[in-house]
Amino acid sequence: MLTNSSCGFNLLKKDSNSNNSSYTIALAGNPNVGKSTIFNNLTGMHQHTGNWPGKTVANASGRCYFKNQDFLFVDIPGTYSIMSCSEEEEIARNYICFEKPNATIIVLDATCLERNLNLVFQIMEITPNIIVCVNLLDEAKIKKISIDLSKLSNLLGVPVVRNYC
Ligand SMILES: Nc1nc2c(ncn2[C@@H]2O[C@H](COP(=O)(O)OP(=O)(O)OP(=O)(O)O)[C@@H](O)[C@H]2O)c(=O)[nH]1
Ligand SMILES: [Mg+2]
Repeated sequence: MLTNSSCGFNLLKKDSNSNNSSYTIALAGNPNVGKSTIFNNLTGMHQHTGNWPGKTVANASGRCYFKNQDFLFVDIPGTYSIMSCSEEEEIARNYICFEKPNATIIVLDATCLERNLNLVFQIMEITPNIIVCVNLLDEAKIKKISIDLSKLSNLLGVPVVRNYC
């Protein structure tokens, strides 16, 4: 589950230059994997969701309080790659590369993990502060796909959680 106990609070250590009391956490991933749905559930906001790619075209941010800690979540547009092609992909790439969030949650579609992992490997080259969140597990179950989350975590070397939102 997406909590500090599952992800390891040390992962979210603030950088020493930060003068902000909150941790900033980006929600990244391929288009249509459920980033905005998770963002809305965590922040109580109403980012546009729908079953077609490219709904989120600009960054949106919202706050979430958990155990007396303030988190700023940033919902960024879906992207297949950080080698940006479209304007939305460039917004996503620039945020991950240059804004330096304390951690980046990469949301994956459990029904097509292989395609989604391309972005994970690319972001891993930029920052070690990654949490992988496997979403759409209900759809995967229908397709008889099962994913061993702890094995995936061992293979990637980063925390892997499932979305319970
Ligand atoms: N079945 C199922 N549907 C989900 C789940 N999470 C999100 N959805 C649906 O998937 C669709 C896409 O969700 P969004 O949250 O808009 O996806 P997104 O990643 O923000 O999409 P972009 O902004 O285009 O990149 C919506 O219809 C959601 O209701 C899930 O775990 N299971
Ligand atoms: Mg979205």
